[in-house]
Amino acid sequence: MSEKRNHTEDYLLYLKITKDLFKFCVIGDGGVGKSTFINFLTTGQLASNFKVTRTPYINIDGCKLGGHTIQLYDLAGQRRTDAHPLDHMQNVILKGTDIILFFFSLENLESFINIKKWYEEIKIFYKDWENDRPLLFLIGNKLDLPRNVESFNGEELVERMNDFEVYHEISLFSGKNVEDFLKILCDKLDEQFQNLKEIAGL
Ligand SMILES: Nc1nc2c(ncn2[C@@H]2O[C@H](COP(=O)(O)OP(=O)(O)O)[C@@H](O)[C@H]2O)c(=O)[nH]1
Ligand SMILES: [Mg+2]
Repeated sequence: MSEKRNHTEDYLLYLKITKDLFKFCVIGDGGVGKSTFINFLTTGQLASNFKVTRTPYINIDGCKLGGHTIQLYDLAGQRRTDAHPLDHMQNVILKGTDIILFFFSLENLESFINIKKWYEEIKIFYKDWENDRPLLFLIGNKLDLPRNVESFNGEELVERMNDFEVYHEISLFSGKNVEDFLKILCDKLDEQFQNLKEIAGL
């Protein structure tokens, strides 16, 4: 977080510290498992019936993770021009966001290729990207299905972009690697919470 904070940023910082509150945003193409992940965080249930339920524009939910309170912003994946929440309320969605989870499906090459587009689009929003931006995680989901994206593809992308904390492959159907991923996420939250307290001079 940058040195100079305006009134809104000060207030957000105050809220975050007093409520131990984090804001997550889950981004990626449609059908890759974003809402399934959020449903898992809120109910503990993995993907069971494969019926497609389109996220209508935006859903905001909440959960507890490792003692922290999380606000979850789930965005529609479909990207028709000027019909996506990022077209209309980028500020509401991205301001104060602590963690962006970029989701793609390991079965769907296009969803992986599109990660770069989502990333570029998000990056433009931030004025001081190097010093003041959310933590970025890249998640390849649907590890249970035949893959069309190899592990090294994900690792290479993360290395090339240089901004991601972690690349992790999971299955929200079998549950594979999900607990490991949540552990990494919780450790990051603990670390971030300490950082925030230092920034606020506590
Ligand atoms: N096989 C498999 N299916 C999954 C997995 N995660 C989610 N799904 C299914 O993929 C479909 C799309 O998931 P959804 O969470 O709605 O995608 P979103 O559009 O990114 O929010 C649903 O039918 C889910 O049940 C997974 O890890 N493996
Ligand atoms: Mg969805």
